[in-house]
Amino acid sequence: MNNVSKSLRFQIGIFGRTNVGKSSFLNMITGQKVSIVSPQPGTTTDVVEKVMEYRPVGPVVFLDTAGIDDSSRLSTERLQRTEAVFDRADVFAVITENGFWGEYEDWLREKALLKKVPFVIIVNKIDVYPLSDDFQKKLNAVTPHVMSCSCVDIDNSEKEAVKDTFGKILAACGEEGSPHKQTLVRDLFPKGGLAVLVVPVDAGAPKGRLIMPQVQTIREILDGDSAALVVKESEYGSVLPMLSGKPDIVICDSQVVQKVIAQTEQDVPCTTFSVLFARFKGDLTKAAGGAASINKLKKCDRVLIAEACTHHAAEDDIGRVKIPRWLRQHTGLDLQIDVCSGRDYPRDLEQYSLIIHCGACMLTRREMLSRCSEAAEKGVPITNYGLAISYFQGVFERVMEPFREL
Ligand SMILES: Nc1nc2c(ncn2[C@@H]2O[C@H](COP(=O)(O)OP(=O)(O)OP(=O)(O)O)[C@@H](O)[C@H]2O)c(=O)[nH]1
Ligand code: SF4
Ligand SMILES: [Mg+2]
Repeated sequence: MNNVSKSLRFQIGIFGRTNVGKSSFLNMITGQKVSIVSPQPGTTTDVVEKVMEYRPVGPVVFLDTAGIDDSSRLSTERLQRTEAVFDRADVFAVITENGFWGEYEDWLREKALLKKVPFVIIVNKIDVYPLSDDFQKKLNAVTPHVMSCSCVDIDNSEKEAVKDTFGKILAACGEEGSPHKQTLVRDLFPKGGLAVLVVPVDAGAPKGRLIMPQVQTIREILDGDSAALVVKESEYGSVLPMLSGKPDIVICDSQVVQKVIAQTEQDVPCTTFSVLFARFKGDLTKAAGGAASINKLKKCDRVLIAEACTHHAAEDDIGRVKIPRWLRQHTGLDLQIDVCSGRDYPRDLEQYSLIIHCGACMLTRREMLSRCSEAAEKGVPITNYGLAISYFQGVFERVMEPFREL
């Protein structure tokens, strides 16, 4: 189960002021020393992640954060890291103590409301500060998900009871707050059909394995009781005549899309993994609009290329080299192009005229939707690498065709 990608796990953000017992709570419910605990406020300085199977929710990732009232020299940076978890969390679990409710907790509540994410309150340290009826009533008016506990000096059965209560609350939150579930490919062709996947195995491909978007697509096709035929682009043309009929859909890597389309009959739906992921992870309509805005760019406009994870950039890296080159060639403009990677996504998006995002396979759908909404709020079009490539190559309409009627 630990093989489940983090981006597909239910993400639980643990927030609160310093020293309320956030890390102690994480250690108690995971049964491991995941986070450092100490009486010194400001012990947790960065986000601590713990993946596990948590019943009855399934694969989850807990995100322990720095206290939001941290007033140390590094507090701004710590707060920024905690704020990045706001975009990721499928649930806000806020730890506090009896009688402790003020501007910080209200601020967390506002953030959860804004993100439309369920809000859980855990009143900790009840061994020293028992939960009063008045405080319980106050919290019940904030959220239906309130629990209390102590993280020290409790026996195994008490620990199990806390884990059980938290599990039930999380399961209820999962029902209430999961972002609209989006299929990847299953609704694009009939059950029992055949999808041909064209996958380049070149120097850019990882050794000995397929990449996650390809694996996820194959898995969803199999889950839908359909068949997937996986072929390299060099073999695609010779494999097609071996089939007794036409495939129901062809899905290829964006970098070979022109070649594949040239060999595919016009009435066979054909798209790319990138288009599938633009819809699965984010908002395909916005991403299509973003690609179409490439032609509206003007001289000296600033474009952001956003990679959601850090990886060693290859010599002819897609995000750092190829897309900037194709973008300049296509527009004929001297554009200013910035690249960001990992979770260091800039907040000052208004300076950009376009964002070209990677496929976001490492981000959750909630995180990517949040990036799409943030861009929309600031009036900046956003698209992804694959859509931009199809646009540069003049096959945009063709790869969008399978989605027209949906
Ligand atoms: N009495 C009592 N002490 C607790 C409880 N939970 C945590 N503590 C103590 O409170 C102190 C702070 O605990 P942490 O888990 O480090 O708190 P935190 O919220 O992660 O703190 P920062 O990382 O500094 O923001 C430690 O001394 C813990 O032993 C509890 O339920 N009861
Ligand atoms: S850069 Fe984006 S698409 Fe590529 S592996 Fe990282 S998260 Fe996935
Ligand atoms: Mg801590």
